[in-house]
Amino acid sequence: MNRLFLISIIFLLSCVNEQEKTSVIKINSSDTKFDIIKKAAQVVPTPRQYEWQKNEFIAFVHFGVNTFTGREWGTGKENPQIFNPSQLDVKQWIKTIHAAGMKMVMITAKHHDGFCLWQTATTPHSVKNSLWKNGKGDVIKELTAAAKAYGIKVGLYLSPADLNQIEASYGTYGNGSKKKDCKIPSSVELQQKTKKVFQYRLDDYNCFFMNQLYELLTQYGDIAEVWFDGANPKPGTGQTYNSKAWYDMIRKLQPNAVIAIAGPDVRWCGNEAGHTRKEEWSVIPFTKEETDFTKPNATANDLGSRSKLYDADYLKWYPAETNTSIRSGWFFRDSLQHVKTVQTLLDTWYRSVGGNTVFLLNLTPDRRGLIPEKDASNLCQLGKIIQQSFKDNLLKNAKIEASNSDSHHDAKFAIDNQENTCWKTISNTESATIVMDLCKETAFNRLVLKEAILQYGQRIEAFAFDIWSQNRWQEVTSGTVVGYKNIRRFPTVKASKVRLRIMQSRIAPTLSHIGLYLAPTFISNPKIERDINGMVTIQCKTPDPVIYYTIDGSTPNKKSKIYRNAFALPKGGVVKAVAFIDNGKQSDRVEKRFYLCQKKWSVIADKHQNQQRLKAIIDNRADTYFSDIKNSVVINLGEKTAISGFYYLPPTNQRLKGMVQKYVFAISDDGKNWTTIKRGVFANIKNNPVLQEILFAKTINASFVKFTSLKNTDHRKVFSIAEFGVIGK
Ligand code: FUL
Repeated sequence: MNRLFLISIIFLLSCVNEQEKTSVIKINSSDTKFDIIKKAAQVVPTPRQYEWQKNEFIAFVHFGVNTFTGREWGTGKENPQIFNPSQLDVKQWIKTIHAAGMKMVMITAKHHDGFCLWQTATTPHSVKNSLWKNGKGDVIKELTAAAKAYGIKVGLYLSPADLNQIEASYGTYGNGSKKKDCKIPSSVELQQKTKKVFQYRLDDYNCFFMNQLYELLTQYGDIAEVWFDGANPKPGTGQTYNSKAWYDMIRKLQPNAVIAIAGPDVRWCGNEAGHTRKEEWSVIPFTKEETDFTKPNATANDLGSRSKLYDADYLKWYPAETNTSIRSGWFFRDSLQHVKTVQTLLDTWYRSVGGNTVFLLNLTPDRRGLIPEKDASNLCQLGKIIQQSFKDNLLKNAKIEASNSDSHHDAKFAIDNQENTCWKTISNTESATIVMDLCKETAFNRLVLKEAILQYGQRIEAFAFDIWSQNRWQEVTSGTVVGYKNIRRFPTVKASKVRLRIMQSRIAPTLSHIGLYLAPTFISNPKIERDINGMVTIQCKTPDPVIYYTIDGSTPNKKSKIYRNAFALPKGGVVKAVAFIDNGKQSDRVEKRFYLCQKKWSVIADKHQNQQRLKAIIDNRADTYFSDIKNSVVINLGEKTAISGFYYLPPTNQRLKGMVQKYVFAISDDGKNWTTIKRGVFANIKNNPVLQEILFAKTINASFVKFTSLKNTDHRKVFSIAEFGVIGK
């Protein structure tokens, strides 16, 4: 075949495959599977989605009346006066956020309780009627000013659900009002001030809500993300949301802002625990019309692999945001509330930022209005580690050669530290090999890959990374999807020559960045466990550590007791530990709270229940559970026991539905005559299935306890328990 002919064929093929880029693409009924996969490779982020993705790590802040009541979900009936932070200092928040390396702060301008953190004209339920600054304060104003000074972007969470608007006499939520033409803003004063007036057909609540949105989007400078949460603590009012009008106005007032979670630009990762998928695709299938997308189930394991795309009507760039809180719970509660360690946070950072998502980590200012010291210190340490780890790309001077490059996209563009250049193969290839010569033996333990998503979307489906060692190639790590960023962690290796193999790609693979780094290594954190007999063990994976521990609440240090053997802690308490090794390195300080030991307990099964399987709920293991409980469970405590509360852990894999939402807790001396001690609701348990601890006003004595579900999540008839028990005195 003549050379010119071959070149023209390759050129033609590349024209066929590299069609116009778009963030949404229609699938036609005539499209073959092959066509669909090629179409998926044409889908790219919108500029605003790309800018958002580049933030990588952003801060969430949950602050409001719940901070002062200790609730996860407020009622809407709170007296606004309870909002009274004694030393609110948003600069302290922003300095911490900046030190952690986060690029944006997103605050709950209004959570589900309806309390507004800004001077709003829409409702009296706001800072205006609080004791803080005699009602003259404005958290959003202070925060946006402080953020600007540090170059931190701002996002706003505005809860569509508004319990105050349900409960208060002036409220409009679910009032059944008819839609009418509404001017937004409704305030003539604001209309004259901003000279931007919109008209939509809205019912009363949507009009109220859009006025809130309008105030927030016009009075506080640039807003980079608007977050609408889907949860509603009080469903059943019949209220619907006119989200198309909301999105339309946001686009006009803040065109650069992404609309998140229930919105069109950014997708919820599907859990609130910081879990990440093994493969996170940003090109996602949608059904129905482009204007009325039916969104995929955000909790599914696989959202975008090849097999998921074939039934789509549209493919759309819809990237994921991984959200979780630094504490157990979204709001500050008390000093017993668990704070995630630096290693836990770092692990989530690696999985989320290094797994093609943006990491949205929630911070919980306390009743002083400050990020608590421990949280702030962990965040600063985290920021330092991340910065140290990725400051120097060891490949920057490497000789790089690819088996297959498009003439405009040489492999050197993958290590030139430029965002807009990339390596790419010619368009009809789906695999490639890149060899990099570091010229001298070099130690490294992290590989970073980035696809040129803005220009070419997400394509790579399988890759492996080898080092040249002992005269042969040896595989060090491998992976599947890349997208915006994939970071592989592996034990430190040394080599002077390395190789990247891309084994599968939807179409010609691209890389805008290949990086090799040497990240600092750590001692693993000690793991504190207690067995069913109440014996505590503390173990550390790093060899030969010296572990110090306390059980009196004090901070463990080198003067504390050295851990040598398992010790008994039958009544429970808090065990704190820290590990040191010879070179002076120390682990994070870790702690674990234990309740009464379950040794003497037994579960009383009724005729429908399997006694053996029921044991899983008191076996001291979070990973075993019983999921077929009809109404209640009864536990025989084996002796009269002083109890100050109880705990319930649903199976943490939230795909196992049927968790208790409304409960009754009762006690008995004989297992026959029962006294109800507490009724209540576990707020937000469906999205965040974490340990629920309920403390009583005073200690009580009981030999039997009964836990009944009045309502399960997902309206199932049965519910599940991973662990249930009572808290001692
Ligand atoms: C959830 C809400 O119900 C929680 O309270 C929290 O705001 C979280 C980020 O979203 O669905």
